Amino acid sequence: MLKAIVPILCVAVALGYPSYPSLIPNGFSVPNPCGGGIWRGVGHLAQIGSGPLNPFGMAFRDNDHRWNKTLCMLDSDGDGMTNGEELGDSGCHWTEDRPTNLPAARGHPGICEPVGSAKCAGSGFMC
Ligand SMILES: *[C@@H]1O[C@H](CO)[C@@H](O)[C@H](O)[C@H]1NC(C)=O
Ligand SMILES: [Ca+2]
Repeated sequence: MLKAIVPILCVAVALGYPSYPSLIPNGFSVPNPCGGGIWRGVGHLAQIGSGPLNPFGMAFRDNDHRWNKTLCMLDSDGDGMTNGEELGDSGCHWTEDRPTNLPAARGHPGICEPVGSAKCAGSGFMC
């Protein structure tokens, strides 16, 4: 039984999914800036949640995969809203251990929005 489960767990951990979304505020309900629905891989360039990291994913990794005031106050995607403002934790109070009630996420912390606007031209991201 264990032999069958361990490889599956290893793959899940290596992909960073689905454990990472539980470590950030509103991690399971970040809006897709390329259209409706949810962006599942908040730290990834691909909506599905694998492959290369976006700027928020890199900052999350560099912050030891920890949501705290340091990561919360960064504007990783450079669109003028902090990561906390984008994820509905503008006061940077949410923690994994003591989650607070949050308003909905307002944007994506790793994709400059609005995608395709002049201010986002340098981000290189296209839908
Ligand atoms: C947030 O966590 C990172 C990584 O552990 C740490 O370097 C940083 O000092 C922390 N920031 C605060 C405000 O505690
Ligand atoms: Ca931002």
